[in-house]
Amino acid sequence: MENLDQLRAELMSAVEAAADLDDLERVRVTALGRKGSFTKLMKGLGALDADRRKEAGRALNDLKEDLSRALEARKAALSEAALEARLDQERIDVTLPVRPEAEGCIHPISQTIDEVLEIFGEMGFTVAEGPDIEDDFHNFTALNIPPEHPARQMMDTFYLPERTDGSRMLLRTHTSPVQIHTMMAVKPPLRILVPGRSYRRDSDQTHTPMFHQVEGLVIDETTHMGHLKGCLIAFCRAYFEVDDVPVRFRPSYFPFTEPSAEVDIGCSREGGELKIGAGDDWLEILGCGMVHPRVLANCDIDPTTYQGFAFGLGIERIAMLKHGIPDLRAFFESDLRWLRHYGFAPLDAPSLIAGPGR
Ligand code: 2U9
Repeated sequence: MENLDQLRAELMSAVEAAADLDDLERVRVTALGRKGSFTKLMKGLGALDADRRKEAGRALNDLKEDLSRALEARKAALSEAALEARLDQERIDVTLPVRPEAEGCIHPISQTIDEVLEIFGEMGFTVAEGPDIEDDFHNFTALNIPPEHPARQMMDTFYLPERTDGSRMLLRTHTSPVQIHTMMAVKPPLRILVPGRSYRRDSDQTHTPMFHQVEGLVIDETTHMGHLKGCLIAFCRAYFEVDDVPVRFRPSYFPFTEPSAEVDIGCSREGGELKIGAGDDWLEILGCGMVHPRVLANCDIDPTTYQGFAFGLGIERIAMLKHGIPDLRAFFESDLRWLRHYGFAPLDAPSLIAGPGR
């Protein structure tokens, strides 16, 4: 028992003397660990006779309880001191100015889509959207694209794996299937604008496998080619912000429109710099035409009563032309330096935008 009093005194002072949590843990292991001084005494109880074992057992249990309490108390005090020391060292100076973190900006593709929607929105168009994955009927058949048409071949279209019924879904090659869905669901008059991604198996300097289009469709009983021309001339002027930009309609062919045309705007190229407006050169901007009667009939719209026009434009192309962006692939590389240079300030309203790179 004398030994025990001495042990108690030693352990208690070791607990008090522990300078940090590691030190304290060492004290605990030295006393209560498997080979600790206290544990050894507990093991020695077996050798005592019954009376002395009872008495010594009680004294050892008391010591163990006191020691555990002392360890806990010291641990709490040391943890608190450690926290205080850290708080003291890691004090944050809330008066420091904020880091000059650049705010995000709008990608030129989003910006261009917004600008196009805004211009046609003022002419009474509403926006329609649809899925990127389509079936053959909505992407091709309904649009009067026959099976042997080159756009159908594996070279141009991304097909999904064959289904159990032998058919294959595909990634839409244009946004036109959205117009088919709309015409089958809503009867004319219609005036819709369809922005979205399109996919073609094509990858070179001027093509990416995914690109963006905006297409438009007007169907009613009286809309004619004159309306098509007026609408698209107004668009070219508003989008390129050149009031007297020359616009020319060049005959073309699309399976889904008849007659069809491509639209060019006037431009000049001096010293390699493109300038949109009067000049001796032309630049292709979009395709258009009167909706083919067969396309109307495919959507259960009577072509002897209804008619209208459609157009399609590539977003990347008109963004590059307006803002002098030289490289198509850069649109999809997510290079922050490129985005900061060509991106748009988020708070500007689309119609107020004059140019990129602020
Ligand atoms: C329906 C009927 C007609 C959409 C049209 C074009 C002409 C056209 C190209 C522009 C650049 C595709 O992204 S691009 O390569 N598009 O030239 N698109 S007419 O005609 C339609 C669409 C839907 C029901």
